Amino acid sequence: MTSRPPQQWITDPGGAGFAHTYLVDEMLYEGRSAFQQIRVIRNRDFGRMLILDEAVQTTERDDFIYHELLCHVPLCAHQSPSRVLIIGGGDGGLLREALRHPVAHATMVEIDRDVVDVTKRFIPSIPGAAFEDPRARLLIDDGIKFVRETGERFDVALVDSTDPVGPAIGLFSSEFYGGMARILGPHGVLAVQSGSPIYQQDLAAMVTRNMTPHFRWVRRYVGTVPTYPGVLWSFTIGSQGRDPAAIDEADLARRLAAIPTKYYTPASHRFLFAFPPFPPAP
Ligand code: AG3
Repeated sequence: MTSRPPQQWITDPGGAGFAHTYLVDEMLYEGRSAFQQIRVIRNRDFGRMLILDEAVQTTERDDFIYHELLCHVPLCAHQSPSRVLIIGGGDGGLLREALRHPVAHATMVEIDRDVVDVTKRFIPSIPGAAFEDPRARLLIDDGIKFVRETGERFDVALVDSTDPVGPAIGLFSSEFYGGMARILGPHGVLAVQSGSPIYQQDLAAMVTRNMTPHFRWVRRYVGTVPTYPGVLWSFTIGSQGRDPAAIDEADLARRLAAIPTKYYTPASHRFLFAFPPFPPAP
């Protein structure tokens, strides 16, 4: 009898009682930064995958869904975004999407340099050439501190955080959103990932509650990210100018004419805010 080598699986626990599990076809990188464990694996269904502690962040096969939703929805909600701020997002996927718009610059404030370096080296298709773009500025710093202290102003800010554990919890607070409102000014737009609308309803509700005092409009939208536990994923957008849920399809089509997308489309925009009708709209 021949014995097969044992298979290794990696588990991303979503709620307290269920998880997504991935076969490790190859362990490409495994290390520990000052902030977290970082792993890159190859999986036969999702290609190369970036995993921080236990949580899958992005994969070669489905990164476009999350990154298009967190980037193009808020950028299109602003009339003419020129200065973009990204908090977190060390893998560079969101920076890549933001730079497809005719922006003057995109500043990314990531706390963990190792996430940037490991992704660039082992999953180069995620950042693409984003970090080499002359409009990109990478700051290795604490995003909460940056927002509190900067004198700079931005048109759109995107918060691409990990799950709300440890230091990341401050990225979901009212103080932080208040600081964002200060640096975004009268037409600013802020979008954040706000967790699973199924097993993290408290998180999504907290984000809405904490953003509401600081923004004229606060809306939630939902998309499907196959590699996040539970698949259905929520995003929350705050806007000082126009209502992000009520933008003309023709306007969106014009904005995206030179930006072909694979998930988000002008026709899907209103639908994203209207479906599904749970958890209760803010
Ligand atoms: N940010 C992580 C979203 C949360 C995923 N949670 C999980 N898998 N348990 C994604 C960063 C992509 N740039």
